[in-house]
Amino acid sequence: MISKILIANRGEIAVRIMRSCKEMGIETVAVFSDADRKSLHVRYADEAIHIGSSPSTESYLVKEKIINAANSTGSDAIHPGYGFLSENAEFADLVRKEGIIFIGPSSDSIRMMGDKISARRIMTKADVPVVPGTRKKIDDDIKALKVIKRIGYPVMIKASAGGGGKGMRLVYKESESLDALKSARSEAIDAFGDDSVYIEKYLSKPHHIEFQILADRHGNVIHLYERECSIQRRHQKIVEETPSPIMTPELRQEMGEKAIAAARSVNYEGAGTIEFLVDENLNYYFLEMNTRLQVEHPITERVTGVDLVKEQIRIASGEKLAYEQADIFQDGHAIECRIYAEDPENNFMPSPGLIRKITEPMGFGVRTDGYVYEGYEIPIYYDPMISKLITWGRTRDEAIIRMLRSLEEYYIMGIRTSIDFLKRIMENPEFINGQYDTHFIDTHKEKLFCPSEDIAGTEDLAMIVAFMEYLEDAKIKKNGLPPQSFSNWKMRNRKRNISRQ
Ligand code: MV4
Repeated sequence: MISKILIANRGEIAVRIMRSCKEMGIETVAVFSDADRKSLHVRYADEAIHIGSSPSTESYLVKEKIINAANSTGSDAIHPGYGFLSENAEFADLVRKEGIIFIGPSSDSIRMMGDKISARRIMTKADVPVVPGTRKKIDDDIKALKVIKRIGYPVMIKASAGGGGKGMRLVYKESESLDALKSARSEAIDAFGDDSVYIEKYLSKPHHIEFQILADRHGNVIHLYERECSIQRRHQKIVEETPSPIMTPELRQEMGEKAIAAARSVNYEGAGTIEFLVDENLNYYFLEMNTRLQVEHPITERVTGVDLVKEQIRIASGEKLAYEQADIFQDGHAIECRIYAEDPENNFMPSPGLIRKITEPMGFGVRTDGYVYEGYEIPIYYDPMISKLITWGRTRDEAIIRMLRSLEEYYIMGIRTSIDFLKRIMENPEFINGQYDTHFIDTHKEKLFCPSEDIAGTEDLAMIVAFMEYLEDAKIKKNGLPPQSFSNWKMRNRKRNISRQ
């Protein structure tokens, strides 16, 4: 029985995990660095242990300090959140050796999926399609050239110990290959201490679609449908949504089954995510498996009604899954926008500083998972994400309009944020139409980054609603599609006067 959990993390995810713990009557322990002394997770926890100075390498990444804090507070379990030590197999082993429950998969699963070459080999054996390419690491660069020729240009060179886009090189022709191999290896050895690389056929216009998995210790595995994560900037996801605008029921069924097969192939336990690339012909390929809870998990929670953190804790306690596959439905549409303390008009430079005033959006279908408050000083030491804004609608259109209305309401004074940048994404016709892929940010960078354009005010929402109606009509005229149940924003007249029916 778990009665006290140490959350080995900070920021919004630490607060979010503590919320589920409180609802379960589980005591919470926070760990914090010098810079986080006044951070919300420290105030929110039942107990808090100072573990070191501000840099993560002297605090949140120091395994022994986390374990000492767990022992000194009599914590039964440690929840690693995401990032930091959440996918560190050695940490999971150390925690379990201390007789403390690590809320996550076995260290073997973490290791197998952390090594992208072994992950690809395991998925191939499990009959999960992988991106065409090599099955083992390439030691000899001359041999590599032959292999690349067989695969056919363009190819993507990737670090086996990498992931999330680190150590990737796109190669269009033979003359670039040797240099690309060398630079990929040196980046990999610097970043991961392992210069193993593998090669994949480059998919030119893929969608990045991932499936949420829950697996218990009794052989039960379910999926909780997909998340569309193609809107990324430098491999950092910015906007995620579920359902995916390109998904068909048949594809969803098939990819869900493959995601379950992928989890079973490593005897997975806990919450995990299977990432796929989906090409323009709806062929899908395994990309990576994330052996942790993801930043974007709240959109899955909203459309399925499942609290993923509570399920993680129940699974770690040895309980059977509370759900069968037949219990999981997608209800409506959810979108997540990540709010960063960065300045989009200054190449997204981090914008730490004092929060002088903050008003967060509320109302029907709105969730904010944040941790900053008036008077809080955002530190420079950590990831600059300050919150996630999640909106839900009965339809995608309604979720978009609700997101725009919420971004309009979101007011933070004292730092620069990505809020206006996110509004421009929500207003973009290609986004509104659901016709985008992983090149979206790059394709639209002029319009997205230009500060001059005026941003959607309430009045402009009317124009956007009108535009969406136009698109809706266009879709109907073109394909004779039955009108989607459109959001209940209706234009009484075109003179920008919005009213709800
Ligand atoms: C790819 C790809 C196309 N072809 N691999 C891997 C890590 C993930 N964050 C992005 N990854 C990709 N791997 C092959 N063989 C396209 C992506 C990709 C992407 C690549 C560059 C810039 C933005 C991207 C967004 C999503 C997916």
